[in-house]
Amino acid sequence: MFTLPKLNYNYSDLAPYIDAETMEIHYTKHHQGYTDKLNAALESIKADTEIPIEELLANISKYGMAIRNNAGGFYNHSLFWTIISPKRSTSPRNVLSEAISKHFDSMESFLSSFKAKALAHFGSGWTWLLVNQNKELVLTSTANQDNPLMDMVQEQGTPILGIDLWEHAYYLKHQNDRASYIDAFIELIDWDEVSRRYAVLI
Ligand code: MN3
Repeated sequence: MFTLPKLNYNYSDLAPYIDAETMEIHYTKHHQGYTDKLNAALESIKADTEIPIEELLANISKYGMAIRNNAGGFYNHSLFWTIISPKRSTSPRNVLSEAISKHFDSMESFLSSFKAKALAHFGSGWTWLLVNQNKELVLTSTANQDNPLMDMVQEQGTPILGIDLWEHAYYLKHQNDRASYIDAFIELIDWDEVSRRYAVLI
């Protein structure tokens, strides 16, 4: 059975960038909902509920939409909570910092490309920084709860950073102002955690 991962901070700790009420609803209603529905959907077809999530996602085209949407929702939010934090004081460690300079020229230009990509995504979905099989950094977006680990998405790889572009992630505080939410998210990125995720892939 899949279970909701523990948060490493309190709902109010990300304020004023993300407010406590949004955090609580996002975690206890949305993420819990994806988790419960994923378990129920796997059980309904007598599928293995002990399968590692990465393995499920790598074979997601063999399953129906309920499992695709909820497995994505479960994984995406589990990643999301870890790559934001109240620390707000870190920058990418050397290896990742060098890779960002190599692929995007500079940190500044990476952040502006990341923001532009997230702003350009129509409707609900996610914008990701992933590491592909050639160990290159790639910016990509996916619709709904899809992610780059899924075997049917165009741009595949392992995500090390991702922003939730569903309005439920920001509407209470930022209303329809996605740009202001993206700026707030960038302030919250835990670059220690993103660097750690990068380091294990290269
Ligand atoms: Mn969400």
